Amino acid sequence: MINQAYEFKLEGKPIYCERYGSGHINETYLLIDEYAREYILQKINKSIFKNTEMLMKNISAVTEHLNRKVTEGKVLTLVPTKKGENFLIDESGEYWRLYEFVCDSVCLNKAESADDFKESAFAFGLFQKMLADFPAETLFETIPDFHNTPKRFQAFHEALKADICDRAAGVKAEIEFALANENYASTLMDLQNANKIPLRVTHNDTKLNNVLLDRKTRKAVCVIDLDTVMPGLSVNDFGDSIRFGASTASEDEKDLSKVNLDLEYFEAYTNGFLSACGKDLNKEEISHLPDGAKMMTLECGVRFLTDYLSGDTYFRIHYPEHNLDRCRTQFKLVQEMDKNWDKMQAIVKKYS
Ligand code: ADP
Ligand code: GN1
Ligand code: MG
Repeated sequence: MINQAYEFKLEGKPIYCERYGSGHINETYLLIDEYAREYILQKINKSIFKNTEMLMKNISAVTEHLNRKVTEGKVLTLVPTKKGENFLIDESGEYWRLYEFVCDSVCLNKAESADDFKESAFAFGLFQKMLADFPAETLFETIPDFHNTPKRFQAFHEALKADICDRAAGVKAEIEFALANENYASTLMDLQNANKIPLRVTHNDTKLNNVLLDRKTRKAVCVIDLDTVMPGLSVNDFGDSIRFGASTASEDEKDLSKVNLDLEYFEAYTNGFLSACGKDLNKEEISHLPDGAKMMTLECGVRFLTDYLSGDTYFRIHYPEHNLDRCRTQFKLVQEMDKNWDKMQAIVKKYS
């Protein structure tokens, strides 16, 4: 990796490069140069992102737009190669990019307080607000049908039918749960098709570890992981954050009795998100925020199950049953959301 680093315009000679972070998709490295300047070097997952040139064009255009708008905090900043490109293709055909490291920040897999989580909500809400006038038609769809939940179910059916790893027999309960919830999958797309909720430019991967908070003040400083900025639904950006950050346990917790919906965190996020972009959302979007949460959790569970059935080719795993454990937490969380549905709706109403 250090070899690839030499191809970028660094301040000084690269002297340290180690794996970093806990993203499931790209290969991320912390790079340090001789002047102790830090960078994030990433090998882009080319089996997932098929058109790197267009992906990087999106990121350049989006960050330029954000730079014109931003008043507080930072915008993710690409460091060009010595040839002036925003990514590198190395000798073995791998794609690399370099970002300035956002210093004095923390990246959390679990919020340490409801205030941390509210800050992340504010950042993602503001992100969406700042992109409201971005020309959506100029964005390349980096992963087509990314949050098309019915299509995610179709992929699940195909994986189940093929069952290439003979794993289906061992996950009957999870398959049943997915099938029992399939009717729900088109809820948001039906509203979109009926023009009740609009397509907007959204982040589409609003996990807590895709936003950086200031180490001291704990204010949000920078939204990162811009690979999936595409036209999408505001309710899904809200929902994906809840899925990950308002769960009482980690995404891969084995003890499902620990997996519940934290209503205090749900409330903090709702408050932060709506205070940042609530005025721009229509009534249908606001009233369907709980559906965003349930949809993203169900969809993610189905995606983990599909990947488990297909032999773990999409999400990075650290042990053989990892995707199955992840699927189980998501399905447990869907059940918890169903139980708390009235409370979730009351909270949304309170802040709308
Ligand atoms: P993935 O798509 O694999 O999730 P990310 O772009 O989210 O990749 O990067 C993985 C992790 O690297 C992040 O969760 C964060 O910890 C860290 N990271 C990424 N970009 C930066 C940055 N510019 N400054 C500091 N940390 C970063
Ligand atoms: C992936 O890249 P990362 O780790 O921030 C995935 C999301 C999933 C998430 C589940 C491009 O996010 O869609 O919700 O894992 N990103 C992509 O943790 O598929
Ligand atoms: Mg990420």
